[in-house]
Amino acid sequence: MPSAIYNSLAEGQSKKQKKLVLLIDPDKFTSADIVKRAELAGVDYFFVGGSLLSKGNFNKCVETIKKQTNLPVVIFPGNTDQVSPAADGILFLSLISGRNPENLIGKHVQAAPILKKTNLEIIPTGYMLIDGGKITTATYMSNTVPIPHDKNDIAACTALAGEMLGLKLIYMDTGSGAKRHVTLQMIKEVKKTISIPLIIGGGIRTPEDAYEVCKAGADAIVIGTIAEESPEIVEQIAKAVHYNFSITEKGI
Ligand code: 1GP
Repeated sequence: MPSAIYNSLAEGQSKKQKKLVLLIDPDKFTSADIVKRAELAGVDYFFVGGSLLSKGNFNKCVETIKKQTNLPVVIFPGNTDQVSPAADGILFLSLISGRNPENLIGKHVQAAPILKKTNLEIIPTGYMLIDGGKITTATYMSNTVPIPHDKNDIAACTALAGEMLGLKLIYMDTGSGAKRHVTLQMIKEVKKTISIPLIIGGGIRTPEDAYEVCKAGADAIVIGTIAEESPEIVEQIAKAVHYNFSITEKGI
């Protein structure tokens, strides 16, 4: 099974080279130009998926993105029908913040034999929804309660349990279009509790947000909504993410 995507994330973690992910929602994907522009702006990976897709163009969307870029294209699935062999990898998400068995293991049982027939890199991921100030599609569709935004201990213990279960990544998300991103204090608490790479998404809208979230401990951040609304800001966010945190820590 390929492991290049995970290895690059883990290597980035060890070198404190933070990564920027652009999330593409196939329902909102109207022009392939966004892919080239994002690559030029400094995006490191593309995630593709959504909690609810209604256009039925998932496979076509992945194929179109792949034609535009050599950057890794990773499926961030909202459901078992979001599998495309044209992608490079898939986050095999277990929604460990929730108590819905379908999202913890049920859908995985259905997806596993389908994924086995592909060459996708499977990345076992502990996915944690955190309250971001409003009910998002992810929370509603998953039928779960997000972790309260100020319960850092719950977040840290949940992430640690995910790591102990053998999951390779933790992805904390306030959901697309959230009013706020995961708090810096929660990111710090989780970061010091786990040793696997930490991805943060939801509600990150400015280069300042991106910088602070990375400084707090994110190894990669995911942006979606702001890139749809203001694509010109992606380059500034990429610069904030790629700021050299290892040099700063050494005080050079
Ligand atoms: C959602 O983390 C992603 O799963 C991106 O969120 O759309 O709020 O940037 P935004």
